[in-house]
Amino acid sequence: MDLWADRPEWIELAGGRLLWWPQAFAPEADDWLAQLGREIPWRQHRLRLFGRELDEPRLSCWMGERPYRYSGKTRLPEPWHPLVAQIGRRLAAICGRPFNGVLLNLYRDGRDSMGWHADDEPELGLHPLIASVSLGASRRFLLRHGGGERRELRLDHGSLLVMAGEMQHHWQHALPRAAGVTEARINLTFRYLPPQGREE
Ligand SMILES: O=C(O)CCC(=O)C(=O)O
Repeated sequence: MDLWADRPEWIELAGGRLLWWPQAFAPEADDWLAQLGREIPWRQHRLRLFGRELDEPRLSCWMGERPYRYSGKTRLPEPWHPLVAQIGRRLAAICGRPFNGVLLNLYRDGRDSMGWHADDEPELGLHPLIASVSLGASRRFLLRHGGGERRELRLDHGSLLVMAGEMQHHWQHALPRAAGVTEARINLTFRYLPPQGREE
């Protein structure tokens, strides 16, 4: 076992930084996975790609205090689920910043995925801090810099990844399909939407 696996580690990148904590929520992860899988109002949303409307390759739910516009669509928020709100408070204590919204994604198996993008919507302000909790199937998380550099992390059950600094200006991220993965994965990416949009 990696002796450092239960400690948060800062990874400095060109134009951004990551906090990676593989076992941050390992003790709670089984219960959270089961409860959120059952109780979140998961929906199939559609996306527009090359002029066509397609099902997103995952189920999702936007929760929190404000509407959120991404991929050309506005999502109205579901009210806070008590467990999600509790996880958000834990993350706020770790990050020293509040969160007022969370995108929950349910990847039903390895055929579900998330394409390359940056979380750079104007609603998120200038330097968004994104705190991402992973539950369930372990999946690869890819990062690519505009200058060509690439990184890869494995997001395990109960792990925490925080993207900070100017990450969303210079890096994109993706969760690729994973052949052979039959278990589900739930991901919660907590965000803060400032009242006036583009501000820190
Ligand atoms: O599932 C993941 O870890 C990635 C989620 C993501 O990129 C997003 O919600 O913007």
